[in-house]
Amino acid sequence: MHLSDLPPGQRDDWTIDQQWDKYTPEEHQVWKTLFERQSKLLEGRACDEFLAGMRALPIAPDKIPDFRQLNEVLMQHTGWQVVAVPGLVPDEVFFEHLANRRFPAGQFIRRADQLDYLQEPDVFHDVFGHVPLLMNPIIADYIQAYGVGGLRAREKGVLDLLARVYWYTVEFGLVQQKDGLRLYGAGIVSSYTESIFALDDASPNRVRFDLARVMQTDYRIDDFQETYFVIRDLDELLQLAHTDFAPLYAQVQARPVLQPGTLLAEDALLTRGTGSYHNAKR
Ligand code: HBI
Ligand code: FE
Repeated sequence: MHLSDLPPGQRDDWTIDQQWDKYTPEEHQVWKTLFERQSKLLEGRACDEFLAGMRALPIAPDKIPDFRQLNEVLMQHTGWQVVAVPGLVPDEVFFEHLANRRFPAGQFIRRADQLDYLQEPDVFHDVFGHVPLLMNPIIADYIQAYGVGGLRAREKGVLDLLARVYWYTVEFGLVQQKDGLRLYGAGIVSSYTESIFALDDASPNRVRFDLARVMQTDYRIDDFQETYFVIRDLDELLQLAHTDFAPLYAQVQARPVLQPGTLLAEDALLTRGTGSYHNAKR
């Protein structure tokens, strides 16, 4: 790629200025709509650490957050920063940022007619979904470790395996808390419909997290998950951040890829799903 191909203002690490002053009243209103319906839902659904992070950050209903203000608080707590990007960035660019405790967040916000689904990560998914947990020291280290591991996995040609771990933890993870199952995955907490589906619906499987098992399991990018993996507590991710994945990559590569809804005899099941939601579409 040539420098001259970049959109105006884009730097070679793919970051852009957030240009907070340029958001329109309509864009702030989309944020408000999303924020309000999601906040109501997440009391009693999102894990304690997510709710605590949200309370401590300058994230409010009326305006799209200004990254400069987020960064003052975030930097002080865990040394993370949010940087604006136009949307999806290449894997190696994404990992390089994470490895340096910079979280690339979509600068744009979805349109009012796309409230429930869009392909690219926007500022609502990235800031509302991911940033609260970046206030937590465990998640802060875990996501950085994913960036470092991502660069390594890419060189070894095993990025698919690592990406599944990210997907089933950071994006779609559930955690066992003393008062029940809770959400911590950003893809769920930023989605109105999936926040309900993942916890309350009879359709999906809920399975105890197992690292090798997750590496082996394909996922859905365009619909609710057929299986959610449940960690004991966030400390389980801290262990993962300090685990060398290399020996596992070799083992898992020798096994067949599992389809998203497949269950194994050795799975520790919390819920065996009925599969009704996805079966109705097949
Ligand atoms: N870019 N902005 C952005 N956000 C992501 O979550 C992202 C990305 N590029 C690549 C990527 N995710 C994933 O495909 C990797 O985690 C494998
Ligand atoms: Fe995400």
